Amino acid sequence: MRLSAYFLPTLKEAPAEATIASHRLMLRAGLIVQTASGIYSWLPLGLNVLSKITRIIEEEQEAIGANKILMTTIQPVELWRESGRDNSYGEEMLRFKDRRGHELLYSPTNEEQVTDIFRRFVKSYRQLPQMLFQVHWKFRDEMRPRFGIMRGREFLMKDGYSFDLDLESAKKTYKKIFDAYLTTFRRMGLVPIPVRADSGAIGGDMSHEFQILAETGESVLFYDALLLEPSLASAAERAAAYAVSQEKHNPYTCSVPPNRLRQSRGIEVGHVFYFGTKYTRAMNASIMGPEGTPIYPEMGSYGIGVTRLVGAIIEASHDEKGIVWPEAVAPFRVGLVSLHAEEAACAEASTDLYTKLSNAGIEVLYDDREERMGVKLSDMDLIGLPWQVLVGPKKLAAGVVELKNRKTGEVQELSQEGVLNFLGRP
Ligand code: 5CA
Repeated sequence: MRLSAYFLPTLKEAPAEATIASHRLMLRAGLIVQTASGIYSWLPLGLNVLSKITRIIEEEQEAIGANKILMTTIQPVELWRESGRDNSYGEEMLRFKDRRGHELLYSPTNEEQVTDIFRRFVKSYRQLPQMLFQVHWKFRDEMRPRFGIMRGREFLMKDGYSFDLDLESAKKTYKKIFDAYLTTFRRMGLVPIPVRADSGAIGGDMSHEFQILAETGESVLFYDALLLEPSLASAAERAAAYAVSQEKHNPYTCSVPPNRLRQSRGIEVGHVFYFGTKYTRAMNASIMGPEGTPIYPEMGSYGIGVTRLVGAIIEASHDEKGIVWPEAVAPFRVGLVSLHAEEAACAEASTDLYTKLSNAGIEVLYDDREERMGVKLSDMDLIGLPWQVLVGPKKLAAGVVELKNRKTGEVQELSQEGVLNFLGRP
């Protein structure tokens, strides 16, 4: 992609209302633009990141056998009357009427709708277990939308739902999804901390949140220092056992030895719930059981804050110059800068390298603009692509270009062939 033809409106200064690093950087790097309070549009660079994150989530869901569907954002209120949540969900739910006077709502979550789909097609225990998921927009009329997309009103969520025959099988499914969540977040370069949690408006008996440590996080949590030991944190079972608790936590009744207990703030990027037959009973979604009598399947639901994750990743990975994307979610892997695009030799060598990198299947954003060098370099640092290739007349005369690692700042001088070989490595 050539920057001269790319819609990348970077800003020198962030608007005053942006008080945390991720919000400021997302606005300055041209990832998002505000449309209304808590409602943001995604620009090309931001959308690229969102797609990378979504892809990782989908791959890990598909790896455990979950089926991807796409439900509607609009639901009839009747479904929520059946579950009894019509009244309990409250002011966060956006409701409206169509021209015939039918009451509708914009999905804040989809337990009712997925239970309705399930009951229309699944009639026997032999069809269990079922795992369905989607990645789709939600609306919650949050009292205090904050920190840009971190607590938005319209936001993208991966929401998954499971149906099992009995408690034992439901627990297996819960654990499978729990483990898939750990893998998912780690693939994005994050260190997820599972924390036992309240089930709130979703209801149910067992629930965990997945938190990313960040000073600007909205949750307060207590955790076992061992969780941050990579060797131990890789075992999901241990992680589950070490998951501590939230604000209400009482350190005196805690199983973690005091010398290992840590307190921190976190960003909740995922939340999983097991709630048994709450919805299948209320919505009459019984199926034929193994004994020939009807049974109510056991359910769980599993959410990931997809748009929030972009903010969480930036909170976890930035410096004073801008964003530092982990490779797996970077909008492009390489930023190629023609330092003197107005000089024919520099422009030609840069374009040649751009063609070769692109042909090698490497995702490159090519800054071919005739802009001041300082502006180009600071824009490149701001948008945080993992690798920068800097092409300038002096180095070219010596037969080399510079390859800079955005994270470490380390610069190597390589021939054009050398750059291709280096970046072509898997
Ligand atoms: N139905 C369940 C799971 S599918 C559910 O709705 N869970 S939730 O309420 O915990 O939301 C799932 C995830 O969405 C949260 O962990 C959080 O990461 C994200 N999320 C929730 N509210 C917001 C919001 N206002 N802005 C951005 N992300 C949000």
